[in-house]
Amino acid sequence: MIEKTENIRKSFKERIEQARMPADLEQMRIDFLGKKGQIADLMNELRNVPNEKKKEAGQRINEIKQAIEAEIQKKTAELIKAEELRQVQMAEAYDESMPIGINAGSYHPITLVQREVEEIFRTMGFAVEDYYEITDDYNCFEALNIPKHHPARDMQDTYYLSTGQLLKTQTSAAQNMILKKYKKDLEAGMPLRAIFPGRCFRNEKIDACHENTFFQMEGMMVDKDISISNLIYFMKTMLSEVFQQDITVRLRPGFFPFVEPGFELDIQCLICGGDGCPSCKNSGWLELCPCGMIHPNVLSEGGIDPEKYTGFAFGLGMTRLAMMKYGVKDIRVFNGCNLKSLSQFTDKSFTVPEDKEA
Ligand code: FA5
Repeated sequence: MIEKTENIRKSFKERIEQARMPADLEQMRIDFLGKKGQIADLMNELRNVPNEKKKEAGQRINEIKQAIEAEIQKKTAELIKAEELRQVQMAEAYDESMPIGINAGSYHPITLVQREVEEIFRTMGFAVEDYYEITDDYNCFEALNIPKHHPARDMQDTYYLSTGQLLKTQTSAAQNMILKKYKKDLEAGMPLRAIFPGRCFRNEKIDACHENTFFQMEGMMVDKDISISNLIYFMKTMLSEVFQQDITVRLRPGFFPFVEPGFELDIQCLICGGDGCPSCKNSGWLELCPCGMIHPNVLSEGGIDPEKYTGFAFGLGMTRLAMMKYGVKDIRVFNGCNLKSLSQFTDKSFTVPEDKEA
């Protein structure tokens, strides 16, 4: 009888370790505790045990019966809990609204270049500002010393809304707002240093280096005693950081009513190496970043005293910069929506591969 009890204990232990489902445990309950189960067999055999040992044998059977009941109950609860958890995890893991097999996409090359230039200016203490795409005649022209009927407007025809507003032709349209915003800081002794990237629109004859929708990044620095040497220093630093390679630049006089003196900063075309190609209109040079000292009228219009403060401004052609960076021969690629072309611009290298077709 003792041996049989121990055998039951042993076989129960083995089976409960292997039990994986509540149904396995139910079968064990029948096999061990059921009417015709192994414990019932033992109870039957109790009849044959001598009277003086019956009590002890009965106690042992009771002990093992209770232990088996408790074990089955405990393991059943554990398995039910594990199953519930599994169901929850499965429900959470499956989201029928998730698209299947769609590529995550990549950043547009203009975004990549813009972020890179922003970072360069941030490290030089410039704040990054934002501005509207729809603005008005005052901000886009008049506040920039370009009164109505000024010939400089001819270069920047744009799209007008029935409200009288217009799509901004240049990031310079934000200059007046920026001057007003930073006036107090300036007067408290903090120089104004801000860049403001943005999309510009012009009613333009489109070719390999002109689009009707393109990006610029404007920059301004205003403080006491800002001079052309500061302007040249920042332009040089920016270009060497952006290109990370030797490039040939030229600075020549340029006319913009909102700067005096004004300059055109051109870079030698990186597509043809200066020989002349459609990307640079066969001149070997690309107008990239006009700049100059902010005109006193523009400072006054922004509430800044031109007798006390001076400053410089520049307007970097971001789309053209992206052309040079990635060796894109035709500016129209950027607005072309051709994913095959656009998704390849992910590297950070500024080298222009020999025969890279965009
Ligand atoms: C301006 O827009 C002035 N606001 C820049 C400026 C700012 C001058 C501050 C002085 C002080 P411009 O029209 O040249 O200037 O344009 C500036 C740059 O934008 C150009 O050198 C060129 O790189 C880019 N750009 C101009 N028009 C287009 C176009 N249609 N397509 C692509 N890029 C263009």
